Amino acid sequence: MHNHDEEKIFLDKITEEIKIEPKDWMPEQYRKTLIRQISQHAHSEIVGMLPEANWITRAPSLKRKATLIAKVQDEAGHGLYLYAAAETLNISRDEMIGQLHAGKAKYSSIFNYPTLSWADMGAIGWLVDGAAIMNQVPLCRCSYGPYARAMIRICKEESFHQRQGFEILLTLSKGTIAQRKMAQDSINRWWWPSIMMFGPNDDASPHTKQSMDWKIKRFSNDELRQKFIDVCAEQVKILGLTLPDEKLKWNDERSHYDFGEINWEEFWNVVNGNGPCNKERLAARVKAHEDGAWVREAASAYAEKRKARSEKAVA
Ligand code: FAQ
Repeated sequence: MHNHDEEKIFLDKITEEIKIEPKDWMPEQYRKTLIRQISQHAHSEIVGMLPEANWITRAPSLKRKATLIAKVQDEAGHGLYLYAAAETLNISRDEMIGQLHAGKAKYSSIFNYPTLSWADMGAIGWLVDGAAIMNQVPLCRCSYGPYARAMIRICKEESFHQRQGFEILLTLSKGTIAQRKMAQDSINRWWWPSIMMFGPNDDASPHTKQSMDWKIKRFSNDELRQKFIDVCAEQVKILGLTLPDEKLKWNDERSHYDFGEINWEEFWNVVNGNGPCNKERLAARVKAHEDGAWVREAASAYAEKRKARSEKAVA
C-alpha cells in the first residue's frame, strides 16, 4: 500500500472518530507527539506522589491516613497504566524513566512546589486533582485507543480524589480560626500554580493546533483553564474562603469569570528545572529507582526460573 493511501486511511479514521490502535499505520509525528504527552503525563503521576506522601506519617487521624495512602497509591497506578499505554508506541519503560532521571523529560510544573501544611492535602485534591480532571476528561475521547481507555479509569479515581480534597478544606473551613487560616493560606499558595498546570496561553503553545487537528487534545489550554476558573470561583464560596486574585470577577458579556495576569516567568522557571523543589523531586525518584534495583532483579530471576521449569515440564 502507498504511504499516501495509509495516510488517507489514518485521517479518515480521525474524521470518523474511529480510534487509532497500536498496530495501525500512523504518521511518525503523531507517534512522537503521543509518546511525549503520555510519558510526561506518566512521569507527572509518579513524581506527583511525592508532595502528598510527605504528609502520610503526619495525617491528623487514622481515617485521613488511610485515605491519603490510598490516594497516593492510585497515582502510582495511573503512572503504570500510562507507561503501559506509551509502551504500545514502541518505546520501553526503561527508556522513558531514563529520560526522566537524566532531566530530559518534563513532568507537570505543579509537583515542584512544597507541601507546607495539612491543608495542602485539601488544596491539592481540590485544585490539583480538579485541574487534572478538567484536562483529562476530554482525553477519554483522545484519538489514540490505549491512551483514551487508560484515561477513563484514571478520571473516575481523580474525581474521588478531588472530592476528598474539597472535604478536607470544608472541614478546616468550619474549624477553629487557626484551621480556617491554614486552609486560606494553602489556597493562596496553590491557586496560581494550579491554573498554570493547563500550560502556556494558546498563542504561546506550539503543540496545541496539531494536537487538536489529530484529536489528541479536544480543547485548547486557555479553554480548559477558563472552565476550571469558572468552576472554582463558585466552589470557593461554599468554603467561605477566597481565591487570591483581585481581578477575579464575573463578566456578563463573556459569561465567564475574568481573572488576573498569570506569572509566566515563574511558570517557565519551574518548567525549566528551577522551581522550589525540582532538584529534590528528581533526586527522590532516582533514589527510589536505585533502592528498588534488587526487587527488579529478584522478579526477573524468579520469572526466569519459572520459565525454565515450565520448559522442562513440556520437554
Ligand atoms: N508543566 O504546546 P504546549 C496529574 C510544556 S495531572 C510542565 O501547550 P501540549 C494528576 C509542554 O509539555 C498533571 N510542562 O504542550 C495528579 C511542552 O513542552 P515540550 C499531568 C508543561 O503538550 C494529581 C511546552 O510546555 N497531566 O498528574 C506544562 O500541547 C495529583 C509547550 O506546551 C498531564 O500531563 C506544565 N504544566 O499541552 C497526580 C495531562 N504545560 O514537550 C498526583 C496530559 C505545558 O515541547 C497528584 N497532558 N508544558 O518540551 C496534556 O494535556 C498536555 O501535554 C498539556 C500541555 C496541556 C499539559
